This record gives sequence, structure tokens and C-alpha cells, in this order.
Amino acid sequence: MSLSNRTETDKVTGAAVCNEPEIDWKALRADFPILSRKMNGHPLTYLDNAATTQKPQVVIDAIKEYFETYNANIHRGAYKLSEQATYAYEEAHRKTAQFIHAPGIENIIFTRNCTEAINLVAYSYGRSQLKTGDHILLSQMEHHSNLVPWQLLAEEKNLILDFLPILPDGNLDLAQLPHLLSGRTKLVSVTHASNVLGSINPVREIIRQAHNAGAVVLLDGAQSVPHFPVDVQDLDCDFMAFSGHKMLAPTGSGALYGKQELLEKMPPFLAGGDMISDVTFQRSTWHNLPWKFEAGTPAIAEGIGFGAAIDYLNRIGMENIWRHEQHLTEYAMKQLTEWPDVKIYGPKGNRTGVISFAIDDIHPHDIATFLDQYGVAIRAGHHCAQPLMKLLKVVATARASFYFYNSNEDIDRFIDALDKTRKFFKK
Ligand code: 7TS
Repeated sequence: MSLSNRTETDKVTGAAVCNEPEIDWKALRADFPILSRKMNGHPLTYLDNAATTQKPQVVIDAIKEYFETYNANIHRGAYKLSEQATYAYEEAHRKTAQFIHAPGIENIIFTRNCTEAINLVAYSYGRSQLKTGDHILLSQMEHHSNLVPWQLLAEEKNLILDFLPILPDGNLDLAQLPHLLSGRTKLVSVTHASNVLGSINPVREIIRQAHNAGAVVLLDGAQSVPHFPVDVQDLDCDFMAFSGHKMLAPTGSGALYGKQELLEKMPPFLAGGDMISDVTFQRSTWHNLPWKFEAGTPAIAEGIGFGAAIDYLNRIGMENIWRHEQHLTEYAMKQLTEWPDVKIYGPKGNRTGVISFAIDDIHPHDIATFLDQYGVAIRAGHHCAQPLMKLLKVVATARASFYFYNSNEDIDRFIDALDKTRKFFKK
């Protein structure tokens, strides 16, 4: 970790004044072993952070340490090794709760990813609480993970899906919200930040209006929680789903936050070991939260790695991470917007470091393939948002997405390779 505290003295009193830690963003890249890799003879420029992020050494070490020194199943009681594993796994829940300002561990269910967290709500809350004719309100910019589970539920229970439209500038059309919410709207599930457009949605206002209409609100935090401070109690969302692997943690890690009173009344999602309190041949009762929703042996190493990732993010500070990512985004935008043949999707301001773009007459897959020759990894495709692609009247976009370990030099290499791509295809 490459953080240094700069201490100055007050000019009048001479007392030490501790400033915000000054972060050496460049030095911090050394914490990520993969970033020193060469790709096709060039420095690796990893700009697909919306898909998954790279892992710092401390996360890799936390997993290694678990397997090397205290690997055991959790909640299996009497021996020390299991106690150590249980403590570390539960501690990771506690860290996750603190990270998003949830009241406690009972609000945090570990899942494999964001998709599983949303499915948990659709299956458990949706199946038990929604009735024929009820409406679910989504938005037009949802990832398939926040669309398909609701389609399945709607089919099974005869529900109606409504969609908050997007405006041409890539923001949600909030003016339509009062017309779409009615007494029949029982659940609203929207993304906090778009994985295609980069838009940050006005979720506080959506939650306020949805609650007034009597609906519960799930936020898809896959593209928000890793990038800026999120306080679930302040937002007053009822559920928040997010991925650990998009915030430095291992793949196979994700989480669902839920308000306790809702989680208490929801039936289990998966059933089996560890989620029960008492079992007879005919009936069972359920374990306390959050374990009621974590059936079977969980992803223990991944959960412990998730805890280590959160410790790392906290040491840098989410405010600092957000500020740095804003800087990177502005730096990239400034250069991209100078080219008339480059079209950028999504809003100009109030956005994250996810930049979807197209270049006249060049297929997005060709852009990504060409950039790869220069070691620049971006994604091209529909980004699991096919309905949104249809609205944008494209089949795919190219997309660069940043995280705090990216540098101005990464963006320079991206822009330079993109310029070569433009020139090559225009020949
Ligand atoms: N919701 C949003 C907004 C996402 O961006 C993603 C993943 C998911 C849900 C699903 O997360 P998972 O952890 O279950 O995979 N988005 C992307 C992407 O944009 N490119 O690859 C994965």
C-alpha cells in the first residue's frame, strides 16, 4: 500500500495539522501484480473494470493464507481451525456491512455474484410477496441480471413489468416516474449506475416516490458500490445487490443487503445444510440471519478475500477513489470528444468511468481486437443489455471502464491505440 501522510504545522499555533492522506496513485499500482504484465509486447492497459477488477497482492495473500494455514469448513464448532475460518468469514460480512453502512451482519448475505443476489430477491421476496396483477418497475438501462429474473417471476406469477424510459442524453426520464408508479407497483428494481452509459441514477428520488406508492426498492449496485461511497441506510433502499469481484475481491464473491424486517419475512432461497435451526422428517425451522440465506458450504476463501478487498479500499478511502476516477474519466473524455468520428453514449456529466463509444464505420469488435494488439483491454459487445442496445440502435458498443489503479498513461496508451485504429480502418 502506498499511502503517505503529509504532516504540516499550523502557521499560528505551530500544532501539527494532519491533512488528508496524499495518495501516490502510481506507486499503488505495484500492489497489483498483474499490472506489470506485458501483453502483445506492450504494457498491459486493463480497461475492462466494469466486467471485473484486478486483485491486489493483499487479497491474493488472504486467500493463500486461508488455504495454507486455517482451511476448514465454517460453523462446525469444536476445533480451532474451524473457529478461525468461521471468525474470518463472519468478519468479512461485518466489514461488508460497515462498507455500505448497513446496521449489521444480519443484513448481509454473501452470494456468488450480483446476479445471484438479485435472483435471491426475485425468488424469495418475489415469490412470497407478489400476487397476480402486481407490477414491477424496472428501467430501460438494466443489465440482463436485473431483467431476466423478473421476467421469469412475471411469467410464473402473472405480473406486469413496467420500464422507466431513458432520455436521449442517457439519463432516466424521472418525469415519467409518477405516471408509472401506482398502487399496483409492489417492487422497483433499478441500477444505481449503468454498466453501458455510465449514468448515475437519481435513486434517492426514485426510492422516495416508490416508497410513497408502497413499493419496495432494490438497487443494483454492481457499478456503484465499487466506485463511490454508498450508504444504504441514508438512501433508504430495501435491498442492494453488488459484486465483490468488481471491487478487487475474488470471482465467486458478491453480496445482498436487505432490511432486516424484509429478510425476516422472506422464505429461504436455497435449502440444505447450515441454513436450518431444527430439522425433523417433516419440517424445519431456519437459522438466524444472514445464515438462513447461505445454504451449504459457502465460498469461504472468496468471502475472506472479499473482506481483505474491503480493508484495502478503506485504506485508500472511497471518497479518494471516486475523485481519482472522476479525474481519469474527464481526462479520457476530453481527448475522445475531440474526434468527430467518435460517438460517446451516455450523459456528459454526473457519470462514472464507464465510457461506451462507437467509431464511424468500424465494428466495435474490430476496435477491441485492434486495441488488444497494443495491450489495451476493452470490452466490445452488448454488455448484457440487449434491450438498451436496441434503443441505442446498435448491436454493440466498444467500452472502456476505469478503476482507481488506472493512470493517465493508461489513458494515453488507449487514446494512442484508438487513433491508430481510426487511421488503419480509414485507409
Ligand atoms: N448489474 C450490473 C449493472 C452489472 O454491470 C453487472 C455485470 C451485473 C449486474 C452482474 O454482475 P455479476 O457479478 O453477477 O456478473 N456487468 C458486466 C459488464 O458490464 N461486463 O461484464 C459484466
